[in-house]
Amino acid sequence: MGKDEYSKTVSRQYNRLLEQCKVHMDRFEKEYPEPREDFQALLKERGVSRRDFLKWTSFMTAALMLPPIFEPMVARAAENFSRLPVVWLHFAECTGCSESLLRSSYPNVDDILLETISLEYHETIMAAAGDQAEKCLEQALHDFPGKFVCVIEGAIPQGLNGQYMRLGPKGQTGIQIGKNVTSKAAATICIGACAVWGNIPAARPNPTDAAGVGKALGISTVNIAGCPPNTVNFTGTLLYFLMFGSMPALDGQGRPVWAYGKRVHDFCERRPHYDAGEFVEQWGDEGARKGWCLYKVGCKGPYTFANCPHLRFNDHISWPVMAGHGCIGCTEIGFWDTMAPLEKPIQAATIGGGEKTVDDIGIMLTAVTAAGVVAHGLFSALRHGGTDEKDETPHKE
Ligand code: FSX
Ligand code: SF4
Ligand code: F3S
Repeated sequence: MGKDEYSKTVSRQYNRLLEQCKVHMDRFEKEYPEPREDFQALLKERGVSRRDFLKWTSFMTAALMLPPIFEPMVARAAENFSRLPVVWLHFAECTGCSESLLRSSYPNVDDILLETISLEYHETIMAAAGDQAEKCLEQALHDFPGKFVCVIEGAIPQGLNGQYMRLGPKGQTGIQIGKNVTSKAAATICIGACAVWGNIPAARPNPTDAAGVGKALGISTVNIAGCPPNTVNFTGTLLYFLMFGSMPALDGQGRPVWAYGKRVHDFCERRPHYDAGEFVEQWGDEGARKGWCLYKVGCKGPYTFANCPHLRFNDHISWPVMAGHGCIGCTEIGFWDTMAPLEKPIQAATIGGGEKTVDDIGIMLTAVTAAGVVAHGLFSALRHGGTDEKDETPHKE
């Protein structure tokens, strides 16, 4: 196929997708409740100009790997954000995920979007408690069956038949509540590494046999990994769902490819120093002052798939490596155990035995990168092969 013909085919496909998006949004606007908030008025009130909103729209469209013709649809989805009912469950976690979404000092468009989210039930921030809270949950399940999105924060203890975690006035286990709610949801999104694959509650020796939601409930989930995850990866995934009525393409670990398709190491600003063999050897040395690569003080960016260098945190201000500490691999399965020790390079034993130099690992990783996301699964398998870690990939149930 020639170049022109190829471009025409691609543009035809995108136009078809745009049509599908419009049809879905029309249906959504008919079937779902009226917006709770006037989003444009709220932006104005918070000092976000029309220009800033348009800038955000084009940034988000590109982040979702869609061409500019989708920008008006991203804007329309943002305006409809408050119509999508969300039931938000908390299991074993530190609530850092909710905190990071809710506590921004300089609200940007993503933060304002989250303010409008139609939270039918959220234990941490709802006014209701006890029986009253239980009623809110029952009401949401009754009013929006098959329509609401279930967002889950935290791992689910499976030990003693789930009895390490009993919640609410009826004292139900996390497993019972999770099964009841997710079975009625349009989709389940795991927010944070705890819900995704257990994370700290599941770290060795894992006395409560905590696991990610996918594994504990035996369901497929959309996994917004990170401890805590980036707000944009969450809002972007919900916007996509609003636009198309389905979740975006996922990698082998259930993470949206648009957000987790590339390694931190591939677009880290310190990468030229890695390539030049310029490393921080210890905290506070000359290399640290010059912003050299943090690999030797434990950066796990080469093994970690996430868009942190691109999105950054706190309104695009900074991200871990920029702040001077290596990436600890918080978007990767079992990172608390598999990436430890966090301030030393990974022991060669976990990736095939024998002492490996940075270059050896670099060669292995180059081969892995070449095959992209699929290879990422292989690399994880290699790393997990040397440990007693169970495979907790939710999609392998
Ligand atoms: Fe886990 Fe979230 Fe880390 Fe904490 O709730 S992903 S421990 S930031 O808060 O679940
Ligand atoms: Fe950046 Fe870490 Fe890779 Fe060095 S090892 S280039 S600090 S991601
Ligand atoms: Fe986590 Fe590494 Fe990003 S620690 S926040 S994946 S830079």
